[in-house]
Amino acid sequence: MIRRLLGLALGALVVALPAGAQNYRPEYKLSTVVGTAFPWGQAGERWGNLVRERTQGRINIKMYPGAQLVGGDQTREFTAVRQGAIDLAIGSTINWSPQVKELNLFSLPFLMPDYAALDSLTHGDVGREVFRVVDRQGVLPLAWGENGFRELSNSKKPIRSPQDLKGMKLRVVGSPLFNEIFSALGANPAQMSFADAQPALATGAVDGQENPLSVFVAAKMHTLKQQHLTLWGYTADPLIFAANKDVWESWTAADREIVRQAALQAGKECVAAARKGIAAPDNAVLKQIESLGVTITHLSETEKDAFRKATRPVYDKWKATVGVELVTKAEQSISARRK
Ligand code: X2X
Repeated sequence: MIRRLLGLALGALVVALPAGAQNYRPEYKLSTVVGTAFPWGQAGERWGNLVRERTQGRINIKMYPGAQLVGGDQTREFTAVRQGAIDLAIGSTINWSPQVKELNLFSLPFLMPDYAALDSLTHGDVGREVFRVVDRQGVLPLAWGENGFRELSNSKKPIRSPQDLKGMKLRVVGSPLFNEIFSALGANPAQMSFADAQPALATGAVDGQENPLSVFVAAKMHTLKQQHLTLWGYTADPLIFAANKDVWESWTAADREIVRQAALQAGKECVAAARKGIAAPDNAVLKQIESLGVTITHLSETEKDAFRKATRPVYDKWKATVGVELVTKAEQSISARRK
């Protein structure tokens, strides 16, 4: 009797699923570095919700922020997606660049002067080429999102020139390129995960850090002694929505399309959220940061030039590492952008 009932129940379940969808797992794990206080984490939640709704729950995505699926080590996320320890991820180009050297493109100092420059890459041939590379490295890229232009904060003093950075201890993310940039500027860079960065700032083990303004606000960096903020926009990290290939193959074509379209939509919303209130005419986020007692330093083009010049040898060296052809294409795309 019980077996008959069980059989009926299972039968009903199979009937409810479209052909080919019987082997779906109860949960798919989505990795992000930060949670829903940040545009990045909101994008993860949004992607999951859109997919759950549009597949009537067939694909149930659960977000694991804090890079917890890789023990907090965000630079191991890409490998974990490729190998299947992570099913889906929204990853920063910085965190994946140790495995995919072409992703260092976006971290070349002062390559991208503005949003139009960044968009000319992610929306153009360069972005498509980068996606082909990621795909060849074994992870399926689906859509672009954004963490943002990375600004410099510290507990000590306003930074206006490379001189001001001399000997300053700064937390940087785990790509060797960042070590070289800050060493070239005379600072003392220390690589650590985002999870480790927060106590290191709070205790004064490091003086400063660099992150987009949306991260500065959501992580309440002003409570981590970060009283000085310099807007220099030296790099920006786009985010890549991506899937493990075996997981992708296990879904029906119709469901894959739902997951892709949801990534595109969540990605677009993520870019808009990451940019909100940061640039004129909407400066709400800058005003909010100032109201927290943080001094904001705006650099003139001449002041920026000093940083550009000091980091140029690093740019040239890493242009070769990223690939001269790809970087040249990016430079051309930026020169031709519509501002
Ligand atoms: O660790 C960082 O600084 C963060 C959150 O911006 C990234 O994951 C790249």
